[in-house]
Amino acid sequence: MKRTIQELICERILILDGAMGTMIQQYNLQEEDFRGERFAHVPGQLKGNNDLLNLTRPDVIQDIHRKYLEAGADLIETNTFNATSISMADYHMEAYVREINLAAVKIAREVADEYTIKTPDKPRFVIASIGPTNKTTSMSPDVNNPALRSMTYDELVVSYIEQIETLLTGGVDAILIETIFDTLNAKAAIYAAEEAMQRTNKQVPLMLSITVSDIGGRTLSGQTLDAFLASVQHANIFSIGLNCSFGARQLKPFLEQLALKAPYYISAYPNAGLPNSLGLYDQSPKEMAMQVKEYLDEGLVNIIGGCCGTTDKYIAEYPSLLNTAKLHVPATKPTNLWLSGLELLEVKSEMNFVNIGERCNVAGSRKFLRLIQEKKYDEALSIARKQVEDGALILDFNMDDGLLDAKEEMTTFLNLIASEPEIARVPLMIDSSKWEVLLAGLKCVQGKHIVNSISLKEGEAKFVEQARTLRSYGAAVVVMAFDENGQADTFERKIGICERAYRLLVDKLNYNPCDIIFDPNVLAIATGIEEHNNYAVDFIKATGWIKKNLPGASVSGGISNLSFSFRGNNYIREAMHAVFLYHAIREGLDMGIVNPATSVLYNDIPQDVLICIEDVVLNRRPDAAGRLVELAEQLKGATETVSAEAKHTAWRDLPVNDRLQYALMKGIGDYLEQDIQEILTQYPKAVDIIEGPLMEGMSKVGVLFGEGKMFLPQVVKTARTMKKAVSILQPIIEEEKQEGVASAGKVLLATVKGDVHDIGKNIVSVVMACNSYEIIDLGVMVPAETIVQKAIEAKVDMIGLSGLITPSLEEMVHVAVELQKAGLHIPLLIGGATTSKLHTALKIAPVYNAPVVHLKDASQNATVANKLMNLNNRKEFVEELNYEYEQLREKSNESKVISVSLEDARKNKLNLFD
Ligand code: THG
Repeated sequence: MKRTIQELICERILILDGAMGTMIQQYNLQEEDFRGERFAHVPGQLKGNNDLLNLTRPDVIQDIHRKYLEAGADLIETNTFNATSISMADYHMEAYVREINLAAVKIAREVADEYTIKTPDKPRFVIASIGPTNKTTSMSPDVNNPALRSMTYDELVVSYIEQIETLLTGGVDAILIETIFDTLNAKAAIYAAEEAMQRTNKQVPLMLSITVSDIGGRTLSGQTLDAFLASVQHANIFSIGLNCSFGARQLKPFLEQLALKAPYYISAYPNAGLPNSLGLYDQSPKEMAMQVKEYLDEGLVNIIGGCCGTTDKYIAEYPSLLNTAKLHVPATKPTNLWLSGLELLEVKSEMNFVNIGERCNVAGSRKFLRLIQEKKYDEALSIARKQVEDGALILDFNMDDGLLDAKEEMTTFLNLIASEPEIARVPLMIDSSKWEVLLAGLKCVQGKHIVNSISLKEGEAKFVEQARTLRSYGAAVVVMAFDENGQADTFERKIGICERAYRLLVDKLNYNPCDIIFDPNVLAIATGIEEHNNYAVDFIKATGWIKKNLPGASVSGGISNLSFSFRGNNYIREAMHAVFLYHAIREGLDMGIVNPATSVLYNDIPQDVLICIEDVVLNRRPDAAGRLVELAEQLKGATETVSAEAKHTAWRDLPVNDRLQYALMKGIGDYLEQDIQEILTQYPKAVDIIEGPLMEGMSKVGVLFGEGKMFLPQVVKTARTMKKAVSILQPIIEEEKQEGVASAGKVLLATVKGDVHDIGKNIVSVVMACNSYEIIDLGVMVPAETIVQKAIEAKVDMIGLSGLITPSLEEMVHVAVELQKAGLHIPLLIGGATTSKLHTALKIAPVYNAPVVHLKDASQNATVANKLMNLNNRKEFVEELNYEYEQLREKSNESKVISVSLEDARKNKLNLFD
């Protein structure tokens, strides 16, 4: 019995063939070869229609397959890269698509089987080549009309089904969707592949291969590789990888990035180096093999082949490389919700809250409704853009209005957004009560988005059917707590419906629970109707219950619904939302549809108002609503005399120190220039402003975040403002630096590999430069090898490592190990959120025989550096440090603390700068 690809890939690396096009070129075929007698009548040129050769020169195609098999390929690809009706339309050959595909499989199948019979222990497989087509569904062909598309998702699906169904019928062993440059095209191909497998009742492995378009490592349609992974997460994928784009060397970092996160087998088939000025590939087979050997020896891949410029000579180099090869072990499956626009949004519990912008909703904003009615799309887009600027991590879109064609408006608007990278960066929430609008929306977007919403309103059968369909489009889904009896308004009804929905999705459909977002209905309180008084409490309690009992699922809600009865009093409304969120997030609320521009923080609410609101939200006394209404009236009276604008800018009258801190805490960048000019007169040196008031402001933010009184998006805004303040001060600091002052020492700074955060590192850089240190800044995502190499080259006195995310801790240990291996004794400074003294003492210091110092924030760096540079002080400092670390280690042994989680790090301290 012939062994399967699935079996073999566990045992060895499989060799895929090389380029078809490059090989065809070598046969020097002419127009007559392509056309044959049969297609003499077809107008236009047929030379270049390589897939047509399956019909007109099958001997050539067979010969090419044979050469690759002879070279050692386990997998050969059918000559069908362009054999879809869409691509074939260029040659007026749509009518021959089935015939071409069928012929292609037959040719490949025959030779592959011939070789399998010859060497049964090395079975050969036929892989269906599915190209991206010559059109894109994510971009407009007309710069003047960004909403236009040259083909629709549905047209593409139909075309792909025709091709893939034929290839499956012909007997391919796997499907390879390759050279993916547009994720929406790829999603259509995946959808078609699943449909075709159903129709033909043939299940084969699904392989994907992306091509990156620039050295930033994004697809042509702008997605990062991580975002791509989220987009295709719903599919049953066998392998994923990269092809084309670059040579093996240039492709390697992107392949590493992909392999780190992708829970699938990894494939790679690079070009034969970079093209020369004539567009030809002149890397030799030996040179390419040397570079590919690194992939194999480092355990980066499971499948290896070649793309543009490669021939059988290149593939023939591979078999002998396999002796030293290590099999790639796929990454573990994610255990949290993955969403994506152009970038990945991983909803982690440590983020504590994800805010979804509510403003692009025709039912929730009069202004947005008017703009859509008047087709003022540019202005409507500005509303979306502003929400992202205000920190929204997801955007909700709703076009449901009696007088609008919601389906058409949703399509137009989502197509427009696709050409706005600032907006398209984030995942979207497609919000409609109409099923056809939800589907139309999904057909426009390349990322992994949220559909809002479905429910049990019309019974189980419909619910299950809809959920199944949404999954096949790769969406996460909001499930509203509704059933056949209507909206759930009590705790029991809310949890009853959510549990029932969960069981249907998870048990019956085998849904990924992470893709379920429950909405237990935020309903208006303080309406004067007694039955409404416990609505908020019931929502909050239901949230806690769902988080405990329905593992993996998230909870969300439309927060502004809560305060409908206070329409017109925005302050009270925002304060109510802040209070509600504070309590709901403590129970585990993961996300909420909110106005991201809100500026009321839980902590800012005056005590008397807070008590009043908390009485209402937590339903603490029967007269709570009445009392809040009264208070609202008073507040309104008091504020009515002051114009809204004046109220908004009242903080401008504070002393400059407080103004700067206020701006920082609220993330307002607009007045930074003028305030910094003013405060400069009060401090002798510009750097003191960073070390003084700015740092102080950031520490306050850290404390509030730790207490759950600020959310991550607000913190991100804060950090952005800090960055701006530092960039204003930097040139002044440069000027102040005295010429001719001797260097205090040389410091290498880097954000470690896997991490892109650099605000903290940049601040450290500024502060240290002011203290006369020479800074070598290696930037972000710096691999350990580079750090070691540069440290030796530049003979630095100190190395500073920075990182924000949890995996960076591991990477810092890795850097320390590499420094040790290189025999270095250069002191190491550790900083950034998630780093901690405890982790440094337990994990980093023990592996490196040199001082390893954890720094709480950037203000400490210069002091510590001075101690390390002065040899007398250094000895004492290091002794103290070692003693402290020793104590920490002993203590942690006692309490059996083995690893430090982010939660611990957050409680101990929070360094927000990174
Ligand atoms: N759950 C889910 N989806 C939802 C909701 C929900 N989508 C819609 C809604 N509820 C959440 N979005 C909003 C948006 C705006 C307002 C409330 C909820 C709002 N708007 C002001 C008003 O009506 O007073 C409009 C003021 C203006 O015109 O600017 O309050 O619960 N899954």
